[in-house]
Amino acid sequence: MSTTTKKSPEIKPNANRIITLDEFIIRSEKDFEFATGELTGLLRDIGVAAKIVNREVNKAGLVSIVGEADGASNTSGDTQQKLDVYANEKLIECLQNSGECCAIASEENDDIQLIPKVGSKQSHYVVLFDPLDGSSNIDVNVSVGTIFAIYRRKSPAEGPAQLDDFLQPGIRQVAAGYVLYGTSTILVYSTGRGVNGFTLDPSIGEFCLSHRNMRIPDSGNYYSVNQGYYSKFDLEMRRYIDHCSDQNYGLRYIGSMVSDIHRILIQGGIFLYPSTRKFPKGKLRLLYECNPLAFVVEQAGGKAVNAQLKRILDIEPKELHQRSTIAIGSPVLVDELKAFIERYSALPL
Ligand code: P6P
Repeated sequence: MSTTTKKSPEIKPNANRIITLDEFIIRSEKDFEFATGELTGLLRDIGVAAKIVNREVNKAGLVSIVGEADGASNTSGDTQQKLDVYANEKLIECLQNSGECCAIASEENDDIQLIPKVGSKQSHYVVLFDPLDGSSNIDVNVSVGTIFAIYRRKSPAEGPAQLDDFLQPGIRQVAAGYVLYGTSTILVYSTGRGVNGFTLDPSIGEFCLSHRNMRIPDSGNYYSVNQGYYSKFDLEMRRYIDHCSDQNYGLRYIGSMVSDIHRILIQGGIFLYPSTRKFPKGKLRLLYECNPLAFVVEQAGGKAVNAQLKRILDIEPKELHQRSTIAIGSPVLVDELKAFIERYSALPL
């Protein structure tokens, strides 16, 4: 009796299948020269912290967590909102899980914080973050974000982390990214091999790949600056802003850097925070705002310089909370600005 073996139907690969952040990180691990799973653990810790913070941000209007933390202020002198204190605590807690992080630095803490060892594990990374950037917008329900930067420590793994482990130029970041708590919650990061975005699906509690290999448009029709300071900007910045207006570029400024940069990453444009009388060296922090966002934007094909046209990622930091001016976004627009600075700047470049 002949037997015919019925061929089981072949399962076709589903081009639209969900790829979670965890799966993507683990699969990308082989691309990373230090692929020993260390960085994988760290990125997963940040993903967990983002989910926890997202839960509280999304109900900030409903619980007493909104509003200012009892009169406290952070090293920037910003009044601490309760939610950024909460976000700071959760990030620190989660970064202890994998045992890969030996110390952290945060906008909310004056000094670096050593992370207790997990067993005998030697951790090789330090993490810097702004736990809730734009937190002054929380009370008015405007998007806020978390910004993070990861470096390999320079100090010996046997001893405690040192300040020098954090004072590294942005070009030495091994990973950087942000979480935007907006109409949806998206985590965008890079390990130096392009930029990918993951949108949180609350129904399954997972960040799912939604923006593969993000590339910033070469140019754009938007400029992003606090126009209210126009009269306080240096001549070259005022001339460039006049140029943007003459070109009929749209002005979009949310007052939450992560939101403004994310929009520019997708639609194109340029974000400026020049020097002002109140912030002669710029307002934004080099180590945990400018560097990580410059790393992501450059990985997506964009540019990021300071008001003296120095590449942000090449700046050698001197202090943990030092500030920087910044112009960041589409390469064509940053190059346009460079021409105005070269032509009108009173200072030697
Ligand atoms: P200004 C928020 O406080 C922040 O640090 C960035 O997120 C934002 O881009 C900037 O400051 C807004 O500053 O002076 O325009 O209110």
